Amino acid sequence: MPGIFRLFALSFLLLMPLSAGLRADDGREGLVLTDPWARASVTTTGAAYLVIENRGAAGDTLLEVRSSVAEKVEIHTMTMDGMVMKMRRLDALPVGAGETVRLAPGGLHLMLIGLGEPLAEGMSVPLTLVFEKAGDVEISAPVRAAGHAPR
Ligand SMILES: [Cu+2]
Repeated sequence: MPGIFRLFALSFLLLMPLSAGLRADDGREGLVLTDPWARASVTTTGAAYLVIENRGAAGDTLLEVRSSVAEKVEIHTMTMDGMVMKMRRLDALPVGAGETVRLAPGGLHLMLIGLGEPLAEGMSVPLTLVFEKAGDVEISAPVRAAGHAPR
């Protein structure tokens, strides 16, 4: 039994990074993560984005994000306070059943803090998204030009 369990756990780990990149027409249930990318940065602070779609019958919650290239990753929202853009850290990001949450410039984003080096095009940022129910999901976010995003 332990052997079988280990095999299952291993195949789960191997499949998650692949399934994370699948498109919306794959018929997959549960969480579908698409279009991850990170914005090129001039400093050691950066931002990453993706779309989280929950096709499951139950809600899930993004609890934490980690990256081997950043000291820490925070889930941020961005709102306008008069003429000033303000970022606020979220403790968790719920993704309800049937809901699609888009992390995009000007709104929700993953703040990469304490990068080993600024992000340049051609690099990619490994991210581990920790969900309450789905567990750890590994994705890789390619770095795109800063001009890609409106500021
Ligand atoms: Cu931020």
